[in-house]
Parts: sequence; C-alpha cells; structure tokens
Amino acid sequence: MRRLVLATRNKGKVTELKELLADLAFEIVDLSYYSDLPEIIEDGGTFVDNAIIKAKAVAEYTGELSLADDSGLEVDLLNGEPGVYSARYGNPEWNDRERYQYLLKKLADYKDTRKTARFRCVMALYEPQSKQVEIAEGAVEGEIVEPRGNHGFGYDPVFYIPELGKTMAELSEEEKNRISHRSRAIANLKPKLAKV
Ligand code: ITT
Repeated sequence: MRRLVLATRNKGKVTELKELLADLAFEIVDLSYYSDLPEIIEDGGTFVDNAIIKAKAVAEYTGELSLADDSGLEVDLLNGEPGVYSARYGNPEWNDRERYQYLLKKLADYKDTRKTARFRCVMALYEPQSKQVEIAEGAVEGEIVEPRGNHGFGYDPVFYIPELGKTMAELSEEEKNRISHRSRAIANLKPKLAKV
C-alpha cells in the first residue's frame, strides 16, 4: 500500500485526519515515524503558502507523498486575525487555553456584538517524484463565545456554530468531522488524491 505522510506535529489534527482518510487505500503515517525531521519554518503569508511549504519539506525529506494542513481562525471584528498566526497568537509558548483567553480579551470591548468568525483549512498534497502539488480548501462559519466543551483542540471551546447550538468543543469527534473546515477540505481533496 502506498504511504501518505501527514506533515503535521499537531496531535489534534493527526487524530482528525486519520479518521477522515480511513477509507482510502493509503498507509497513513504521521511525523512520529520521522523523528529526525528538521523544524519547518512556516514563513508564508497565506494558508496556501504555508501548506505548500510543509507538504514539500516533508515529501522531500521522506521521499513519500505528503499531505499538509494549514488552518486557522479568522475573526471579522479583528480584520481576520489571528489567521495564519493562529498557532502562535499572543505568545508562541502559550497553551490552547491561554491563547483563546487572549482572543476573548481582545474582543472584550464588543460585549453585545455578534463576533462572527470562521475556521479555514488549506490542504496541500505534494508528490516528490513529479513535484505535483494539489490544493483543496474548506471553511466553517461561526461566532466567538465564552468557552464551553472539552473535545477537540485549539480554539474549539470558543467557536460556536449557530445551526448546531453548540461550540466546536461540545461536538464529538464524529460530529466535528461531519462539519469542520478540515473535513470539507479533505472532501474537496479526495478526487485529486485519486489522481496522484
Ligand atoms: P502544524 O503546522 O505542525 O500542522 P500547527 O498547530 O502549528 O501544526 P497551523 O500552523 O496550521 O498548525 O496552525 C493552526 C492553528 O489554528 C492551530 O494551532 C489551532 O490553534 C487553530 N486551529 C486549526 N484548526 C483548528 C480546529 O479544528 N479547532 C481549533 N483550532 C484550530
């Protein structure tokens, strides 16, 4: 079976991606198989740029087909922040909770305003022999609220989905995988995966 390397060190992403890709005829491995992989500098200005940087670096290092996920949260009242800086917003040393508390503090002046936001995800698939790149995107709309729930990772506790009446962290992994930006990006990528 052909190997597909997930070019991410984020454990939350790995769990979700393994489930979302389970129906494919690939041996899915994550970066724990390649513990000597040097740090990848994500200095792109967009989700697409960073996804390609990660997928290419891992494909070239491993010699295997590689899939990277660059994702983040865009808050309209903050002009799209934290965006590509979502993972290191405020302080790169913080944990998820410290980071979403910082986000809530930034929005504290907008007490009675709806804080619309979206999660975006860009997937980049890189084939090292042909150097072929395939891109797919997905997004989910919601609002920033006080934290609720303890599933998922990152900003999930403060991301509320009006149609479901729940935050992303109140959804089971299965429910999140039905509607998330990541699952939508994977759905858009699947026809392209069949081509490589
Ligand atoms: P890799 O680069 O190793 O994949 P990372 O966490 O640094 O891991 P990104 O640069 O793509 O990945 O940053 C994405 C950040 O956006 C992530 O750390 C979370 O804070 C947030 N994020 C992305 N998807 C999310 C989700 O499904 N739920 C909650 N937060 C999410």
